[in-house]
Amino acid sequence: MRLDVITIFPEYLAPLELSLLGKARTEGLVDLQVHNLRDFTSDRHKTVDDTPYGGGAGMVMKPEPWGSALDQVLEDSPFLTSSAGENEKPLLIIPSPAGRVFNQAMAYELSTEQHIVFAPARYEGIDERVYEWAEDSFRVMPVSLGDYVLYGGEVAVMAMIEAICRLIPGAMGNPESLSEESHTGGLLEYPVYTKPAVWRDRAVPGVLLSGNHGAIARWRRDEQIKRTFERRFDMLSDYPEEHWDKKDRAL
Ligand code: 6GU
Repeated sequence: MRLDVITIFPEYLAPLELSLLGKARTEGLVDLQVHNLRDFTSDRHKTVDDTPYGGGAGMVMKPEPWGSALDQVLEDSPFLTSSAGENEKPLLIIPSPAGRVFNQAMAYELSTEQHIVFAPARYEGIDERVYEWAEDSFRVMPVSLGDYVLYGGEVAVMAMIEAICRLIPGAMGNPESLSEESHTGGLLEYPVYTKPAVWRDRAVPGVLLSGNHGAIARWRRDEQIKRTFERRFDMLSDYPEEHWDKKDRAL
């Protein structure tokens, strides 16, 4: 998978280039390139913003640097052919609190993409014509991390890249841990324990030491349901009817 990030704060993304994706990168599963938007300016001051037409608070990101940066990324796209169909266009993710809310299902979908470009904005956002123009060459997708506002999209991009890249086949140390984690099976994950069996007068639940695999599975599922009920009732009401079993209903 090829990932490009265009930002005025490339150093924000540096940890991703170094460590997180270290394994996925060195094994050739992910090629992450971070670009400095200011490298695509043409004035002495490397200006990326200007005052909004129509007035109002704050500054707006100028279209020209974004246009040049996106041109460059397209030129370097390893998957793009001149006859690229709609589905072969790279995906352009616009981080924005006004986008579709990111979740695990979206992370799974995105983990099958060949080329994703992230365009995190600062200030009041990017000149709208950049998005209109980009529709010709990209599939444009505004995405939000959740219902709150950040200074800019960089942190959102880091969160999305982590969530996406760990789902790429081969990028997880233990792929089985994916199938049991929160937000995969529709319930939150069960609590976990390790040695010692007693710590500060607190014992590990006895069933986990019993060696009875059926009882352990039952206990874990009960804990998942209890947790989801207490913390995320919204998820419980979305849980598919056919996934409940008779013992669950007795809870
Ligand atoms: Cl993607 N960007 C910004 N600036 N704020 C956000 C967000 C994104 N998602 C939630 N809040």
